[in-house]
Amino acid sequence: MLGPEFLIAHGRIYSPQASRALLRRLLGEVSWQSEFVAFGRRFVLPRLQAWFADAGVHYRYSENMLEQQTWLEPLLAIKHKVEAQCGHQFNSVLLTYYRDGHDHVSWHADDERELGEAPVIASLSLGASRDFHYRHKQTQLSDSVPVHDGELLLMQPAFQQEWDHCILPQPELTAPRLNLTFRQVVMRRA
Ligand SMILES: O=C(O)CCC(=O)C(=O)O
Repeated sequence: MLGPEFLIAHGRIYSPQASRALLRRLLGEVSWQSEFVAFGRRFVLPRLQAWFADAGVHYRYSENMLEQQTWLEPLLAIKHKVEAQCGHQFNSVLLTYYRDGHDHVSWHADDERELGEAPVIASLSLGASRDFHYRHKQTQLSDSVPVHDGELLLMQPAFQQEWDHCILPQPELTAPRLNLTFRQVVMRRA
């Protein structure tokens, strides 16, 4: 693995039974968004997303101003567990719902100004296993780690500064996956 010091695997934090129940509940209760408008054009994402945050916290993800939703009780419970596990506090979470292996997210870094100079991001996976790819911004060296159901991966600040990441399509997969990335937005807008 190329960037092990920046990616910390916390392993399984939910049992298969608990993560199955969470997945089912969140897929049912969350209001999902797949479209956004930027530069006067409408885009449809190859995945579904939802954004939950404390009041007053706004975040523009890849020029996509996400509609903010008020925390759901199961998400707050997950947030508290993740914070206790990794020792960092978060005020928001981006949910990404990969309906099957066709859904994906392209190469990017979560280095938006709203996350400050040194963003720590905690990433929880529920459902199908996918491969999390990362590529060094300068050298273009790349590698991947499998991200499994119920597991927590912590991305240290240098990871966003030095590496891009993505989830590539895996068309053979039919099962859904939900990813929750907990973030601390440090710049607030009115
Ligand atoms: O689904 C994943 O594990 C990664 C999601 C992602 O790239 C992001 O939230 O920025």
